[in-house]
Amino acid sequence: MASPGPFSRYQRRLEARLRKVLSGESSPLQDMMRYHLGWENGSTRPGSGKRSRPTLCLFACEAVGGDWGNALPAAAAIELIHNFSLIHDDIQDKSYERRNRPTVWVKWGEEQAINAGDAMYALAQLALVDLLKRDVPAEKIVTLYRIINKASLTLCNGQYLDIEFEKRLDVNTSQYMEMIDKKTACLFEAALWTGALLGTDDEQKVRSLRAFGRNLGLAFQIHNDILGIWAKEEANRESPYTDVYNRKKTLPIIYALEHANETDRGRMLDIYARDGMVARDVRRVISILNRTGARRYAERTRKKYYQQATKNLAQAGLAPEFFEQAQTLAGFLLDEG
Ligand code: GRG
Repeated sequence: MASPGPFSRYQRRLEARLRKVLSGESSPLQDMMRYHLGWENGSTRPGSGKRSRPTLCLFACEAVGGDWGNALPAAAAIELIHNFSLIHDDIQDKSYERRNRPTVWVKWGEEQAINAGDAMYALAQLALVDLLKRDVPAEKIVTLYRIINKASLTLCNGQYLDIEFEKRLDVNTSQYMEMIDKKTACLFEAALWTGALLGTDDEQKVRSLRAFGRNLGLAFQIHNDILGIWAKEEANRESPYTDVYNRKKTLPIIYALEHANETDRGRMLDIYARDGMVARDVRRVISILNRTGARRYAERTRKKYYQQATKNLAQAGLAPEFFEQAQTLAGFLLDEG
C-alpha cells in the first residue's frame, strides 16, 4: 500500500536512493535484503511496505522550506533501520508472514536472517555518509548521526520491554506507553526531526515537527494494536491473532486485564498462565476484550494522540498546503476519515 497521492512525488527518487545503497557486490545477503524490501521481481510493490518514515522525513524537509533532495540520505537510513528492525522482530516473534509474504527467516533460516538484518543496519549507516555530498554543515551531520543512532538505541530498549512484557501480567497502561514510545514513536520522531533539521534552523518548527512525529507514532502503534486483533478477525484471515498467541501486552489486552469483571479476569489469567495457547483460548480472550470495551478504549486513546499530533502540527506554522498534506498523511496512517 503506497502513501497517498501528494507523496508520490518522493517515491521515484527515494526508491532509487535505496537501490543505490544496496547496489554493492551481489551476494546472498543482498538478495535477502532486496527480497525484504520488496524488489525481488524487479518491481517495488507489493511487499515493500508503505515507506511512511522516509516519506515523513522528506516531507518535513520540504514543508519547512528546504530542498527535500538533501534529506534523501537520512530518509533512506531511517527506512533501512526500520526494515532491519522488522527482520529481527519477525525472528523474535516467530512471525511467518510480513506484508503478505513469507518472512526472511522463514525463507532463509533464523541464522542467516540475523545476518541480513545486521547487514541492513550497516547499510543504513553508509546511507547517511552521502550527506557529505550535500551542502550540509559537518556539525549538522554529526547531530543527525546522533539522533538516528540514539533512536536506534531507544528502539532496542523498546523491543526489550515488548518481549519482557510477554512474560508479565502486571503491565499497566503507562508502562505500555513507555514501551511503544520507545519501539515505535521514537523512529517517527527521528524521521520528522532529521527532515526538519535538514530544511531549517528554525527551532520552533523543528520542535513542533518532532512532537508531531512522536504523537503520530504513538497513535500509529495503538492503531496497529487494534488492527492486530480486529482487522485480521474481520478479514477472516487464516491464523490471525499472532499478538495474542505471543502474549503481547498490547493496549486492548492491558485494558481488559485491568477492567474485566472478576470472572473474566480470572479466565484471562488462567489462559495466560498456561504454557501454550490454543485457538479456543484465543477466542475466549477476544470475547473478553469485546465485553470489556477494550477496542473502544484503544480507539479513544489513539484519537487522543492523533489530536495531540494535529496540535503539534499547527504549532509548526507550515504553509496551509503543507499543513493539509501532513494531515492527509497522518489520516492515511491512522485510517482516519
Ligand atoms: C534498530 C538497533 C535497532 C534495533 C531494533 C528488533 C528491534 C530492535 C525493534 C523492533 C521494533 C518494532 C518491530 C516495532 C514495530 C514498529 C511497527 C509499527 C512496524 C510496522 O510499521 P509499518 O506499518 O511497516 O510502517 P511497513 O510494512 O509499512 O514498512
